[in-house]
Amino acid sequence: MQDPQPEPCLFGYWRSSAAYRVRIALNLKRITAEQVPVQLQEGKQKSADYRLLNPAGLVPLWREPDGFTLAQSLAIIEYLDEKFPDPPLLPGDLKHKARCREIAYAIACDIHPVNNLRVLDKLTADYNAGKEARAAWMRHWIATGFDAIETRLAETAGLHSVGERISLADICLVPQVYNARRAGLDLAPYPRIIAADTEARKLPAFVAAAPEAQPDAP
Ligand SMILES: N[C@@H](CCC(=O)N[C@@H](CS)C(=O)NCC(=O)O)C(=O)O
Repeated sequence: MQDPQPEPCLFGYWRSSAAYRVRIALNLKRITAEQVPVQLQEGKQKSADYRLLNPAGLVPLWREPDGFTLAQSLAIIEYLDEKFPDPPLLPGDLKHKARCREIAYAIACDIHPVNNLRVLDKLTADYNAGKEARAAWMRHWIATGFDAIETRLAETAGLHSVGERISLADICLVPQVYNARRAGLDLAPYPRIIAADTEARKLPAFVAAAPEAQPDAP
């Protein structure tokens, strides 16, 4: 009997929305990977051991059996999409592909970074922001980003965020909507975002990637 092939690892955290994106992509592509939890609330992402793997001290981190490591959720997802092209996570049409990236980057580059744990902790350390101030900060920046995305979806949405097929846009949108709900944002002004989120979360790949379904969820 052959030894089992070693699996790649995804270092993540059940509530990390950036790790959630990668989990969805892995599930859509049916790639199996060992999940390695990094306890963000305990600051394990800043430990010397973890920083040897990812000097940025953030999750997710992708590691392959040959030692190759990669940080940044979108870099990981695009790498996997090129390595395992079926099913594709971006449409073939050039303009639709660019639209998917526009929505994904609006979330990953504009909304998410200002709401990260280390940013919220800095607000608390330097400006004494309490729990409600932190949530209000998150709601503000998510709403600012969602206002633009909701308008954009009027042009792009079909069954999913961009057209009829699930894409990178949905992979980024669903975890951000999860964060919006956590922060208590009123989603009523965003019917197209809610529709895309609801439709995507019907898919088994999204169900299995949900924070509550992860082994490190309490
Ligand atoms: N742009 C990065 C963001 C990664 C990131 O900010 N991850 C968060 C969790 S969603 C984190 O590790 N936070 C830990 C901290 O802020 O100390 C990506 O897309 O991978």
